[in-house]
Amino acid sequence: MTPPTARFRARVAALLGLALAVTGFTAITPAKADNPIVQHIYTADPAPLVHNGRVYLYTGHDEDGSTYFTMKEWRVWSSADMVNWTDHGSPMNVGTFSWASKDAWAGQAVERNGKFYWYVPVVNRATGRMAIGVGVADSPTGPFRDAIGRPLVENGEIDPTVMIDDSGQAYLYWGNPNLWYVKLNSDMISYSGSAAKIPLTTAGFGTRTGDANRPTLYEEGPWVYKRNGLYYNVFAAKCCSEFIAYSTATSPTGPWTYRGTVMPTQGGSFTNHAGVVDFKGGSYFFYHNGALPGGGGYTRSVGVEKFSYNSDGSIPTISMSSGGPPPADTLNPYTRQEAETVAWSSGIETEVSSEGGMNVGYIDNGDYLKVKNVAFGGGATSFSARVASTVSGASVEVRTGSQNGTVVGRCSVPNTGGWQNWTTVTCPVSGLSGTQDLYLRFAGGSGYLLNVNWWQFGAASTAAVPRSGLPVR
Ligand code: FUB
Repeated sequence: MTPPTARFRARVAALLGLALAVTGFTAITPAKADNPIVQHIYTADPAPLVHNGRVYLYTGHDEDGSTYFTMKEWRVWSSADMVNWTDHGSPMNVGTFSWASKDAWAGQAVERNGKFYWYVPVVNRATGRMAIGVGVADSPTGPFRDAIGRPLVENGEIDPTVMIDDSGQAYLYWGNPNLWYVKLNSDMISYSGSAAKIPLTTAGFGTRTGDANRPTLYEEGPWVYKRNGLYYNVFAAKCCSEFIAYSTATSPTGPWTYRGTVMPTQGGSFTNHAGVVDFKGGSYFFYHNGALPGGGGYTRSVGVEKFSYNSDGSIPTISMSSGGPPPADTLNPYTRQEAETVAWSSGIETEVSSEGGMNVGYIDNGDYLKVKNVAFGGGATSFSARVASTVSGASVEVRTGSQNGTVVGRCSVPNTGGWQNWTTVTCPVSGLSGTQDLYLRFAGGSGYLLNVNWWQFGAASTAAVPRSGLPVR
């Protein structure tokens, strides 16, 4: 087992106060924080997609200690409640595109006719220029393969976004320093006509001062969508540091009207990148910043805020927070839950599991994960976890209130003879009822203690030991 390179971020809770001070956030107790939504790796360029009752979040991955946009892979996360996020690993990377050499930058995935298309900018090895590739998969979590074996479009510009209009016509927009669009065919992997430039007028995209080459605020990262008959283009404005602004139009090709700021310059990263969705009756704004320990312009992290459109359809000004949105739903502890579904974690990493999906690993004494808004109802009587370990003396503590809160159950974990040799342990729990946050804290000696693949509670009326099922897909 190779120790992960991310260990310097392993003490997120201890360092979070410092990070919050650096980024100008209001300091709050780390245990209450839910932004950034991923704590065990750096993430950037969020692109949410709502599908079958979950939000799938497609991001880039800033390498630890990066001093440039050194990005080799994309990652997928999902949530049914906007507070607990499941790590689906990396189903697409630069190597997916045989013609690409580097720079897994900002993309977007959309669904059409049961297939998932992920449009991304990467460097074309043959030309040395940025090109837009398209991955395709049968599931929102992949695996993705190169849909056409070559760039879909290439003009050296970046940051694709796709909008499928009510008519069925799909549009691909992208660009920095220009803003382009092309009409995609219904196969989503070819297009009709040629790429057209959207006129960057100050009426359409605001006025930038001090840069004769860029008279408007438009910089990069367009996010185009339609809501109540109005087309929105939310984009990274000005440079550097960027803020998030938006324009609207009554047609997908404009003319666009500049509507102002969505998110001011905040958060310790000189870029920002927007993604907007409606989910379970709320509207959500995704962005990135430098809020994690070690974070900055090249080591970014994705956050999310809930917001409400004004009655005229305008977007209010949204600020980054360390608290994140309220839960959009509860989590059912009586069905199998992936261990890598967390609201907040400290010290843990994730890896591909031999049983499918991902597992939580690289766990040291005192590491913990928090799962938010868990609906225990009348009360849990047992806790089961799928675990693996190569040491003796490890345990999973079930706690409430905080990671240091009341221990309501403790499962001992045996040496299973391998980090991917799985067994299920079960122990009694008491005092877990109603809806509350759950903390799983890991204890034992020194060094790595155990891996956890999934967990499940039992109630008096349910079987204590769950059947093994499929991971969340
Ligand atoms: O992540 C690399 C680049 O930084 C993206 O393509 C831009 O949108 C900016 O976020």
